[in-house]
Amino acid sequence: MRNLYYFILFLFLLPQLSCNRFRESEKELNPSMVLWYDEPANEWTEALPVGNGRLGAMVFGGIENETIQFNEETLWSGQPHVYEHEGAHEYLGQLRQLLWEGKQDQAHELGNRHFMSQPFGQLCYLPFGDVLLNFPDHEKATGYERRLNLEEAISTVFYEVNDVKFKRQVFASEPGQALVIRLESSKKGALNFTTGLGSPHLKYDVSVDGDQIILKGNANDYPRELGRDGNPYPESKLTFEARLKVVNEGGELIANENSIEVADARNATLYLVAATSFVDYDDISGNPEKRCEEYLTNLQGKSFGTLKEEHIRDFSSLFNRLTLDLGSSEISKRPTDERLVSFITDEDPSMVALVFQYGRYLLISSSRPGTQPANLQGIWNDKLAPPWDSKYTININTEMNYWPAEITNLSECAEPLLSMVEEISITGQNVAKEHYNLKGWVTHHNTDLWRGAAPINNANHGIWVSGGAWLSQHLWWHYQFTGDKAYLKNRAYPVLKEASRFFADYLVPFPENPEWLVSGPSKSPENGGLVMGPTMDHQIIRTLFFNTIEAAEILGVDADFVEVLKEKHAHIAPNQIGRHGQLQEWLEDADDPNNKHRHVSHLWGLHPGNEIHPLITHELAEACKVTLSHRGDGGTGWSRAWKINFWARLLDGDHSFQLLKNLIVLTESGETAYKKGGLYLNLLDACPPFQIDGNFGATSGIAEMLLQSQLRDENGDYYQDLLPALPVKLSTGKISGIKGRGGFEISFAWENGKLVSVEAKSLLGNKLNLRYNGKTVSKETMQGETYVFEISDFQ
Ligand code: FUC
Repeated sequence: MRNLYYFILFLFLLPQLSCNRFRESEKELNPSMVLWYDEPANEWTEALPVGNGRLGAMVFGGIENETIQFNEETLWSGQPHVYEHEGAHEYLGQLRQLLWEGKQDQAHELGNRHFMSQPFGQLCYLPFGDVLLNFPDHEKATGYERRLNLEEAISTVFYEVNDVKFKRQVFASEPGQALVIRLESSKKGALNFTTGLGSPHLKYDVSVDGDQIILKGNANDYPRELGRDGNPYPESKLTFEARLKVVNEGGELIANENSIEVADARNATLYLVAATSFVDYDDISGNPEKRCEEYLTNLQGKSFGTLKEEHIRDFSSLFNRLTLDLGSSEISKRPTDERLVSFITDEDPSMVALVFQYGRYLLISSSRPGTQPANLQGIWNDKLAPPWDSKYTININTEMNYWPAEITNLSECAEPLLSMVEEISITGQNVAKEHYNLKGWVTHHNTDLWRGAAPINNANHGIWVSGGAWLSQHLWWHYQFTGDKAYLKNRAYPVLKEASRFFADYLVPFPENPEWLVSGPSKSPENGGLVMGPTMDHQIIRTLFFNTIEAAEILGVDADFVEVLKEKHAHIAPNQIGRHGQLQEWLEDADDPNNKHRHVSHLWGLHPGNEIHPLITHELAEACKVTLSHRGDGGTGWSRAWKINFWARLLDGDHSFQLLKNLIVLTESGETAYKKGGLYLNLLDACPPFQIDGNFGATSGIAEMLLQSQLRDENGDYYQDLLPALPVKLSTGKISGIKGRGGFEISFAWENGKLVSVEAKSLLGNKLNLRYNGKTVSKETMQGETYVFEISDFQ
């Protein structure tokens, strides 16, 4: 009798069990870790991104027709190219003279004629293709849902047709170097579909070989033929290939001329691999066909389950290092699109945690050791002519992409940027020579896959010398967080030293006050045209010298050069406060309080630099506040994101939160509109259009509200400032695994705005200075030990 009871119970539960295999219950969804929607994406900016650093894909979640648009990060237009303008340096003196005489238009004209890269622009990141899936008879689906689970880095689609449940999972495996697409049905023989590969390129071939679809093409159809100077762009030489292998479980596989059909199966797994002929910025002799074959060979013998497990293990080994819980409520359970729209009124803290973790998810997905750095769109681009070429704009955007890397415990993800800087320190040597007749290296406001370093676009904004100096600081920050001396010696210091060498000779005396050394010809990014002496340059160069001096002293090298840098450092034109009480953007007091320009470059010294701090340089910090009040709380997505960081560094958590609110809004426009930043329905940042920097800037800004470690005590040990800018709206929460300079992994909780627990793991054995509520608790530490603190110590 009892057995019969259990048997009946089992029969009753069976459908639920099989349902759960398809869809975890809502309760299991952590609202800080999942994006979900109850209908497919209509637009690319509604599709969900996955990536393994090299391959990226956008999953639309269509029902009858699914599109998975994909990219491979090395598919760019052009070929290895030398951009410098031979002999440009002959005009350097004239440019400076014209600017000292206030003849800016003539300087622009001269610059455009003799000082710009050849051609005037750089090359462009290209889309690759689409995996297309057609499911006949699926038009009447019920119970639809699509998700992106950030912890597992898997995008899933669920629905039901005629009582059969369907589940689709997509992930980009780093260990497997493939995009894996799994199609499951709840009934034997119920899975029927046709799949093919397409591409937006003008010319490409698709063929079928057994269970594989092969797409081959070359990048020579780049739509722009002439640069702005009328010269042609270098011809596009990269070749590319993708292969989609289809493995069915049950049923039958039918190979058509350029598509594959699967009939009456239960499940199927599709493996997409892709490659180009790119080897490095100077070599495109790779063989994409061979690479694709190798990728597929490496997958052989691995079941879907094994690949999935391996993928989750790999991804979560990075992602799970840091957890953030800001609380949740009923609101948090709604679909992501509704949460985005209502955030402006509900201010749901779990949405803040979701945006924070999404930035980390996107960084892991677009930037892994050995890959290219995340470009303006990370690795996700569906356009042959993407906005700003989807390249690397280094007068803020690329750097912003990497602000969260160290502090949110993803040091490895910074590696592609660090490697790129090393490469530009080579291409930038010729630019230093041809454009400035100087030693060392320099780069301007953009770079591309070919590591272009000469000024592009137009003299009025392209001649900005501090791109390399800013990027170099990421190498120093990497050292500050990891304490890796071998890295400092072998990789970072040579780059810092040669960047400093350039600037040591490049700075010139200010004629009105020859005690001051100034930068120029240069500019304050994208505001005000070519000038002598923009404030931002001085802050960046000063910090570069400072870091180079410290690095040389740690390594015990180059004592004479250190003396030169110290001397120059002391004479770089200082920050100045102008007549409105603002921080001056230029040498002259020329700021317009009504200017709402998106770049707030002259606050670089506040963030990401650290020469301005409310507790130390109070007046300058007040001047930053005046400047920010002039510029306002709007702008592009990335501009709003920068301001979250600025206000956190000004220790004003509530204003920082206001900027976060101004970023977590559904963007009003798909067009380029400098005042309409926000997020799209898939929570990707809108400049607009889509630009990924704002996602990363938001993650960094939230981290800066919770921990700052840029200040040091008299012995050079860092302060770990806990909750330095906690907004009232985030008054309760806990974080574990956030990183501070000096090698500390810190975990703490707070309630009603007050710290309630804190512990810190010392990774390097440095002295720990935890500061909260104006009190510092210091401890000598042992490497690898975790220290738990009494809250009463901070009272
Ligand atoms: C700079 C910004 C723009 C945009 C572009 C990629 O030019 O001023 O807003 O972010 O880079």
